[in-house]
Amino acid sequence: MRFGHFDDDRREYVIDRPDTPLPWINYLGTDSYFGIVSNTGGGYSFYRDAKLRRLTRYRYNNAPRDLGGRYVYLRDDSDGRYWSPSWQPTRTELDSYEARHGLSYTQISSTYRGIHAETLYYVPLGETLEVWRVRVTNRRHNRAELSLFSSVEFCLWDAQDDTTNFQRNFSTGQVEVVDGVIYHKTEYRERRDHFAYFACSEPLAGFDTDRDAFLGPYRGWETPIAVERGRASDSIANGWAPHGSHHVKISLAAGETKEIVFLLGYWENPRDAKFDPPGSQTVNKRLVRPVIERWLDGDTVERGFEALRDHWTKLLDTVTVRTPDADTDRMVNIWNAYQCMVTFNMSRSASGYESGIGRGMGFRDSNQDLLGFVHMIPERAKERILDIAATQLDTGGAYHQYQPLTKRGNNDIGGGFNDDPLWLVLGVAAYLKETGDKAILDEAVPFDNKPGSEVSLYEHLRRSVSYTLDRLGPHGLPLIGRADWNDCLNLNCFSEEPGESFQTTGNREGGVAESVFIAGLFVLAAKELAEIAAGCGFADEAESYRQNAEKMTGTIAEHGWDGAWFRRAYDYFGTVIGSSENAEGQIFIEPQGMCVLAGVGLGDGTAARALDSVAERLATPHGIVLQQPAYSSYHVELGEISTYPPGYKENAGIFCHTNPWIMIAEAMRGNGDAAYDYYRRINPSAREDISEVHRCEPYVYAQMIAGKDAPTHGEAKNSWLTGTAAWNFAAISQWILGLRADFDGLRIDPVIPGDWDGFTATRRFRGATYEIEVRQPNGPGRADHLVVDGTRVEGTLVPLAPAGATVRVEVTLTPS
Ligand code: BGC
Ligand code: IFM
Repeated sequence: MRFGHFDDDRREYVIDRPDTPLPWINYLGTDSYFGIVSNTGGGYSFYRDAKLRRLTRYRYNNAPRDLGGRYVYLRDDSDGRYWSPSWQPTRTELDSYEARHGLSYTQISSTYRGIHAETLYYVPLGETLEVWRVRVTNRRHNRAELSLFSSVEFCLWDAQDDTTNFQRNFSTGQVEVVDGVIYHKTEYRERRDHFAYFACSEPLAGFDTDRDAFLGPYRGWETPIAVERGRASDSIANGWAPHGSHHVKISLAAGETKEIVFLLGYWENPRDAKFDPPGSQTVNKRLVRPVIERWLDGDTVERGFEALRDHWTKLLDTVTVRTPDADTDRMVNIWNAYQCMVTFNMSRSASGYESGIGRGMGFRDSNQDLLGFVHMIPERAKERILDIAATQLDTGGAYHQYQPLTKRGNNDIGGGFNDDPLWLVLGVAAYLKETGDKAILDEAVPFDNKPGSEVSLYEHLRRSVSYTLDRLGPHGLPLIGRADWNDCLNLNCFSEEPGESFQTTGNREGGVAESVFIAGLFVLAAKELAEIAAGCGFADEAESYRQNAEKMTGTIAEHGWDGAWFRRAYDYFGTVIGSSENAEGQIFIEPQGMCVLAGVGLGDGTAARALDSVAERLATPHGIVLQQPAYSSYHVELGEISTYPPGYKENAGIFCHTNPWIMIAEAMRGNGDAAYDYYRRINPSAREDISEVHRCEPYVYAQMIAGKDAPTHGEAKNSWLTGTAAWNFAAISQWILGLRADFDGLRIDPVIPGDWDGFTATRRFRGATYEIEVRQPNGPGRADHLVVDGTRVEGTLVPLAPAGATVRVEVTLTPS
């Protein structure tokens, strides 16, 4: 069952009923001002940091699930009936409804009793404000007298404090209304330089800035007293809950349309006017007001919208493919790439499943996200790499997360996730392959943001690798620390007291649990760093990284191979995890994927055996589960993993992030059918027809799909902010379609399904455009040579073309 459809030409997903199984959201903003918007207008906005600079309030875990947002109410002044044109919050049965989620914009339209309303929400490029363009059309035969009310509830900036510290916050809220603009200036007294504003293009019949005055006593968002009565009360909030609402009267002849623009914005004063109040001459007249005037203008809004669309066209044009499969095309060309950009901006901070408060940017996460967006915005990838590296410690270790506003390591979460540093090597390698910009390696980057501690980025990479080598366990495998990629495999905790949980036992000092996954990741990272070192002329270092990779490969063979698959780990007591010796948790997906990605076992048949075991034991029609058998009870010595009921999250859920590792591994062994089959099982577009089972948005990946042990097998959760986005993009575009940036050129090495007769693609790479045509005339095959502008080139690497060139590449895949 579907709840909408893809409109590929407009690059939109069109939702055609408001009661989707879960709120189906989208993101506004591309740069520093962001918002979440659901298909019914729910969501919130923030400037840079969803925790520290929250503009609007949101109530999590609510019933209904999605309440609080950018609401508009319409009221028929002839009979007092009122409704929400985005359905929520009044949930009036509308005569028509449609929500179009596009790239960084959402448009919600509906008709109710002959009044059509269409609201477009977007953030103009380079601005710190969001536009709501509301168009109201009278489709009745006679004149309509209407009232329109806007509504946002301000958050008192620090979203954590806002949710908890009422004793203070009920007295701090402050607003100011000047020339119809509502300024939310809580914290201004403390001599902070930022405020929010909410403006409207029309003359006002009234306004409200006090939530309780707008809603009325004991009323909720579905029955605001101001709307019911058809009159705002010009309230001024003094503490309690600052709110923004404009009341506009509209008189429409039959067939007439009226456009009204609202702006919700963030403003930070420049130094010379730092603490001047929003309504002052300097700030209001000279600084903010001109911006507001400009964006309240309909033509500016239209042009801004076109600019946003062009911006996306330019980004997405970097890679476009035309394959025999529409689900593949729309994910690669539109939605998967878009989701990668969203994970770039949000990391794991703000979604329908992340409060925006709990997490900042992840060290591990952001490095992996890079794999999915570096080709679209290399300059920003560079900036991101340098920010991440600046949070690294001089031991080579890392804070697990940092706050985007301060760019400082987040102490609440701490460190000790021993895989973290290695991801930096992969992130930098991806950047170098895409851009060839070796100068980044010489950038001076501090440790832990401490001035004076700067070393080259290259030195940071060295430390990432030595961090692992300095921490090997009893079997010579890397120590896992608090956890590796699997946050929930906490093997250094055990219980000394009955009733102790993994949270309280934490990461025991001196814990010697080891990770085969980190061993695989190490091999991959060391090989990449060897190539980087070689490219910089450090031949000896390159050789030593190669030797370390080889040695670790040997250790994996000796202590990490279980006979039919790679083992997962050894716990605090030296007990093997992920082995046929275990009663549960015998085989885990992560080391099968990561070891093969690193090339381990490709030469001796063990990789193939491991992948066969994945197919036999872990694959389901909805994707590949994380491990089997699921843990049926809690084991404190395994940590959080066993706290989850079987089939959910890390306890044998289909953790979608890991599935592309297996797709890539299958492609590496030349099995295009298997790689693509796994790809389709979790491709959200290919699952659109089972939206009632999948339940999350069909246009983006979710972190998890319930595994075969779960009663809700096939149900997705935690959509949007997941490494699944970047890794699936890599799996399909770089390994299955085989278009891979490499240090010395563009590699084209497709491993596609046997029944495809080929595909075409366009790839922008280092300033040149490559027009690629791949043919597979005689069943599954690989390329052993390319034809580049008519000339045969042996192998699969297209030599670098000068910037500005257009290069034609023909590839024929032949059975070996
Ligand atoms: C949570 C896990 C979760 C992971 C990623 C951890 O902090 O405890 O349950 O899977 O983060 O979301
Ligand atoms: O690897 C982690 C990731 O960093 C956050 N989400 C869950 C993954 C597995 O635990």
